[in-house]
Amino acid sequence: MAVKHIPTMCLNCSTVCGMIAKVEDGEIRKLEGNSLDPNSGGKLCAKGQAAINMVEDPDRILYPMRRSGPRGSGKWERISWDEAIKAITQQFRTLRKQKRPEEMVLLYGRDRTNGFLERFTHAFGTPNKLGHRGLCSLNKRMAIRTVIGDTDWDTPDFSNSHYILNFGSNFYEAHQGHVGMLARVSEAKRNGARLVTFDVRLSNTAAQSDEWLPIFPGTDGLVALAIGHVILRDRLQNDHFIQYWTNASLNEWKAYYQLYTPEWAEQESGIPAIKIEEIAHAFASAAPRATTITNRGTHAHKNGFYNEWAVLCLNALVGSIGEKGGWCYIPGDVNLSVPQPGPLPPKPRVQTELSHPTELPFVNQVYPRAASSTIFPYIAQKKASVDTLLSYYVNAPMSWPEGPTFVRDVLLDEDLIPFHVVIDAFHSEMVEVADYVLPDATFLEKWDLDARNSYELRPYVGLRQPVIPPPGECKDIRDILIALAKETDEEMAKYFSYDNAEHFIRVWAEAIPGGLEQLEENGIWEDKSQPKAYMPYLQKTTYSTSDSDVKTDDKGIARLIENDQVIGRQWNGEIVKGFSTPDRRFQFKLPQIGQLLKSDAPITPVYRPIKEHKHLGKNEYILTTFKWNVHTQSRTANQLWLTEIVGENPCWIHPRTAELYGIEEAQDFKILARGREGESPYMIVKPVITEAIHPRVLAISASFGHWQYGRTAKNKGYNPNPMIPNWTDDVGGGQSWNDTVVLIEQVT
Ligand SMILES: Nc1nc2c(c(=O)[nH]1)N[C@H]1C(S)=C(S)[C@@H](COP(=O)(O)OP(=O)(O)OC[C@H]3O[C@@H](n4cnc5c(=O)[nH]c(N)nc54)[C@H](O)[C@@H]3O)O[C@H]1N2
Ligand SMILES: Nc1nc2c(c(=O)[nH]1)N[C@H]1C(S)=C(S)[C@@H](COP(=O)(O)OP(=O)(O)OC[C@H]3O[C@@H](n4cnc5c(=O)[nH]c(N)nc54)[C@H](O)[C@@H]3O)O[C@H]1N2
Ligand code: SF4
Ligand SMILES: [Mo]
Repeated sequence: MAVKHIPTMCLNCSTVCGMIAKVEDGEIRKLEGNSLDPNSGGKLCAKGQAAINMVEDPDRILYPMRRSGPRGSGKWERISWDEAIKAITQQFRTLRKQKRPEEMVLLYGRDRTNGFLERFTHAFGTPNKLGHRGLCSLNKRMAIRTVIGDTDWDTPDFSNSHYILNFGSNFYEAHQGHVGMLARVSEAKRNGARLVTFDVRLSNTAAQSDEWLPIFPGTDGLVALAIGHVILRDRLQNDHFIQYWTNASLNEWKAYYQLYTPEWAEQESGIPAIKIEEIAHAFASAAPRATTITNRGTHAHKNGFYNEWAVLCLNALVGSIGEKGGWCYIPGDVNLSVPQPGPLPPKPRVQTELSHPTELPFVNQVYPRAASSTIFPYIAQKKASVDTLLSYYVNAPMSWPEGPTFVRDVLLDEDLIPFHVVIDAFHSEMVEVADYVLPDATFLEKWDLDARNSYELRPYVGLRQPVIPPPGECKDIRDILIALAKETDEEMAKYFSYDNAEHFIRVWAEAIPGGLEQLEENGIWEDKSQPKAYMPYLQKTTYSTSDSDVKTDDKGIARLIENDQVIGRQWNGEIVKGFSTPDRRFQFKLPQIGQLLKSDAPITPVYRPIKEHKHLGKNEYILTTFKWNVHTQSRTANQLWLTEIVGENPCWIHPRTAELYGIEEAQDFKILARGREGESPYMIVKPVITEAIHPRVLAISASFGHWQYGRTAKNKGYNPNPMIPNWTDDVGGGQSWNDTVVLIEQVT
């Protein structure tokens, strides 16, 4: 039989690269890149190519199952789909009839249905749809969404940049933009651009950079403020951008930055003041073709929101926002923005402590339902009442802070969570604590329309389609939700009147030129005639300064005379959109933080030292966890080729530190968490003694330490998460992964 080339989209990580599956006799022979993908341009990373292993994992879940022993006992009986759907919907009906739909909580990890899960929770009537965002990127998204308003994500125009200043993003190995980003940064470097990386480790990105600057954890914001100080002190700023496009005057910026001297930054971060001066000059002189990039090194901290904000301000200071080669962005949702087929269920009006935690009023206003790291503590403290937990594509006992310990205990407690349904493809640690398990099709066997922010700065749409049928009785998540909705009641069924997943996608794809047929053929739709969308804040509105119903004030803010509604900014005799903030300017001040938070949280970007890092004892270190190029979260440890490349995660330790404790290669040592209640969690780990790490930091990669997840994954490496406490940035709401204080002990 001829080999078929079937276009689809990878989902072995969230970068969603266009992919071509070469299929022969119903088997995938090879996975390659789709050159039509505007981001990845036909490249796949090792993880993408290894996804064949995922499909062929001998330990996949192939049938619906019900537990036949106590929860967590590992005893299962196979049941039919009919039985499973009937048992689950009986529970659903009770909750809906008794008018407590909010006691159904959907917890999910990697959702690329782009709206279908929300259709389900909205139709159900629960506001409790919680993703893993609170663990992932919330602090960054909160900062971008409040400071520029248009979006929650950056899309720098790397290929045209002359200077790229990287605060804690490891895009040569990870980052949501991975393949497409590194291709463009490499291109810029070939054209002479400079890449400077702050990281606590010599990551592969740091290694590919012109300079690696080993920074003390959690001090990136201070270094950014000190760079700003030099830019303003030496008059290298872009006066026009500051005066016209930000909500503070140049004098305010100057007065504010005066405090943040390079000398102070050197004391806290270890980055020499002279280096900060040098970077400030180089960054400003490359502007507007200069950009910053950030990720979890910057924001996965207790002060993450402010670190992000401080870095963002550097682009405002030199006026590189929206410019060719600068810090660009795509207004709107950076994921897929194809309108959903109707009818759409109304958004539930009820709010709960899970969807809107009282402790995080700023997050509730800007990003409701995103502060998901609170879910398990709140359930344990009975702040939230949960009857049914529906988990999808998420492995909380592995990947949540205190996952294998506290989170697993909460999930095992039938008083706290009476009913737990897990939709998974593998025997994960989440499946271990389920009552019912529904087998999902993997991404090579299912349908989605999908996209990410395109570095070509124009929209595109990709198709994920089954390249082989799902094995056993596995079903596409959309088919599962359609079946659940139809069986629950007629009111829910109304929003799920589709024969199956394919039918839904066909109707949805009608909004795209050429519809589903075009996508099935090419995998990608992109309108290449559209130019790169630079300077989105200068986009014209339908208003003009000469309109009789429009007034503008001395700051150029345009309003409707009738009701004072802000409509844009005055610009060359026209009214342009500006930024999507209340006064259409870049926010150097966020007064709402002061109004919402009774704490001392400042309303301008500041350096907020991490309390736990103050007075660090001589024997105390900061534990960092990071992502390898060949693994994704806890989810690829069952993919054989990848574990053959990296199959363990020893602990990186600086030679000077190792020497202090007499630690030698191949000799285990002990790391203890500092000052936690009860017995401190500890790990006994193997060292990698290397100068490629800050002397005050220990680093372990995530992805390993499974006690479930099948024969390939099980019992390899360590899971650091028992050591990592559930700490939240009280402003941004994100989990602080990179602040854990630990002690070292020799193992005798
Ligand atoms: N120590 C440490 N912990 C971390 C991080 C870190 O850097 N260090 N990173 C954090 C970050 S950024 C994130 S985003 C979170 C991610 O945390 P999670 O969202 O929990 O992601 P995974 O750990 O990959 O778990 C996803 C699970 O989905 C299941 N799965 C795999 N394929 C399929 C499928 O086709 N269908 C279905 N239904 N299920 C499937 C598997 O059980 C898999 O384990 O982890 C966080 N945890
Ligand atoms: N290969 C791979 N790719 C992935 C994923 C994956 O699991 N594997 N997951 C996807 C997801 S969900 C996410 S959220 C992204 C995450 O993408 P990234 O944020 O780029 O990756 P991380 O490894 O979480 O963290 C980045 C770096 O921060 C450094 N770091 C720690 N503390 C500090 C600090 O205080 N300052 C500085 N400057 N650096 C510090 C770490 O050493 C690490 O190299 O990747 C996505 N892509
Ligand atoms: S970066 Fe790799 S794993 Fe992620 S989507 Fe692209 S090819 Fe797949
Ligand atoms: Mo993430």
